Amino acid sequence: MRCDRRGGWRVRTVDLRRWGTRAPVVAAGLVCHLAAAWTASADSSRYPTNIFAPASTPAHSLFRLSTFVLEVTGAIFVVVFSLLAYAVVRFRQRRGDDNSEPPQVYGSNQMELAWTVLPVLIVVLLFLSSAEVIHRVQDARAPAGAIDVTVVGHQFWWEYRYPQYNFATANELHVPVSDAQSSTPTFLSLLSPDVNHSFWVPRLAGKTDLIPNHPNRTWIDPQQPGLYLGQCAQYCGAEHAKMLLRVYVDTRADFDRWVKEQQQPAVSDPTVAAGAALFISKTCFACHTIRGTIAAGKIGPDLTHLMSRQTIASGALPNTRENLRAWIQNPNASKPGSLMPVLDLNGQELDQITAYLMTLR
Ligand code: HEC
Ligand SMILES: [Cu+2]
Repeated sequence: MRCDRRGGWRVRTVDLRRWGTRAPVVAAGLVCHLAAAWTASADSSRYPTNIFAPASTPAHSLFRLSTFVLEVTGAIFVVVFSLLAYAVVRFRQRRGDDNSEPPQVYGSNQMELAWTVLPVLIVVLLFLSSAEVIHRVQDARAPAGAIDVTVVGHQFWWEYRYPQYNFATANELHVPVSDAQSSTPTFLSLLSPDVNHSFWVPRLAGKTDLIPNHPNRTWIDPQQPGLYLGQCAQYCGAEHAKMLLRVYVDTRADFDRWVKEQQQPAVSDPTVAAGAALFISKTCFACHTIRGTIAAGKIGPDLTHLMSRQTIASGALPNTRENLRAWIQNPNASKPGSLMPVLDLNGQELDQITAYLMTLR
């Protein structure tokens, strides 16, 4: 298209002879770009939520299925597009053509059969391979030694209960690595007390929704220790975007040590008694649990071992003294719409309560 002098657009007839020489260059450039994007995306350290770098069996199954579907549909595209390009070039209008209708072909049984049966077979093949993956992921039985975690999606944070170990934590899920020596997959029961959420850590498994009154299940068996990131994948309200998922895959020894620490009640440090008292008098205890104290609220995250976590507010902020203090002063400053209220605390009280929280290792 080209701009003409009156400011309107006018389509220029494409000169096929010039395109003939340019098309391969354009195509090669496109393939180069795609290849570069593909290799860059395989670098999981730069793209921690990369669906092309699966690290757990359900994610591998999904990845294999999607590449298979891409190959089949890609092959169809190449065949159809080549035939189309061939027809356009081979049968283009030439000087001296008579403009009468070309021969019309009707009722070729062979062709009718071919273009009915072949697509049906392809659709059946794609259907069966999807059904097989769904069955393999959804109907997997938990082997002996599997870890059970109940995941509760709240507006706008994650609660993780470990029924086998009798404790709960928030926002940072820890699971043991599941490798050839010991297969210890983690089976997740997904619940929601408020609205729909969706648990999605792309390198570990596909999305599974958390729906009120409809418990769902999924499982992961990460084969490499490390941190895997994700995101609530179902719009759930104002702070949906700051409802991040962090899955720490630990070696078995690290995981066992972490569990032991989490099972302990909170430390009671007399030097921060003023902050501990404020935690009760300022009503924090009504919403938060600190095991070993009278605080047993269930509205907000369990704070018993708050300082064992690297982030607060569901991955929205690094867990530092400044961020904690600012959070308690006004949660809405960094997470507008969060369901923690602004409580009336003066500077000294903020310092005391922050000092108390900092001892909860
Ligand atoms: C009405 C219930 C309620 C009260 C009262 C309340 N909180 Fe919260 N609190 C929440 C909720 C809900 C969250 C999760 C917010 C989010 O991430 O969206 C939260 C998050 C937190 C967090 C971050 C925890 C984490 O791991 O992400 C801290 C720390 C915290 N509250 C401390 C306090 C303190 C200290 C008080 C008292 C001054 C208090 N809260 C009072 C409901 C409450
Ligand atoms: Cu959500």
